[in-house]
Amino acid sequence: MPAGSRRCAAAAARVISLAARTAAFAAFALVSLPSLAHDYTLGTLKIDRLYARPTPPGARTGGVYLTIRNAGQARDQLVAAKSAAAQSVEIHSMQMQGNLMKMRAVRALDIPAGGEVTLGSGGYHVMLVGLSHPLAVGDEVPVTLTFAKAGSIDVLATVEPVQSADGHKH
Ligand SMILES: [Cu+2]
Repeated sequence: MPAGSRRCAAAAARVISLAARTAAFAAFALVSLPSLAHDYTLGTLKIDRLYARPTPPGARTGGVYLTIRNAGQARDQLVAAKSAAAQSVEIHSMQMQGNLMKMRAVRALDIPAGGEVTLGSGGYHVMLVGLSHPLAVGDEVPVTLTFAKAGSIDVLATVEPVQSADGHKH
């Protein structure tokens, strides 16, 4: 599959127009990150605090981070993700095993009724595997998230600089 930068740009442009429409419905979103961050609403789900991290040249993987709130009465699940910027996208958990941080792919991430789940560095994250190009600060990474109940939504994660040696923490 040819995934050149031209394809990425075209996909991003499509998603930007969707984001502009979605933003109109996200008036109640609480935004604590820089104004570049995007917010999305999908059914009872709100997605915000969405960002990615820059990657060094030659890196094959990159991380996307976000918070998902579920205002509904029923549990939902994040079950899949894909991106034009990577060959595949996985939902990962990170856990300490002894002194080692281990990443594991999870098949479905529960979003409890009335609850919220943060995918942040050091915990759950969306992992881009097989990056088509390095992620640079300011890039917009298009990601399609699929939920068991709410369906799919195209979102954009802005690549933000790392704020400290420990990475971003909420
Ligand atoms: Cu990972």
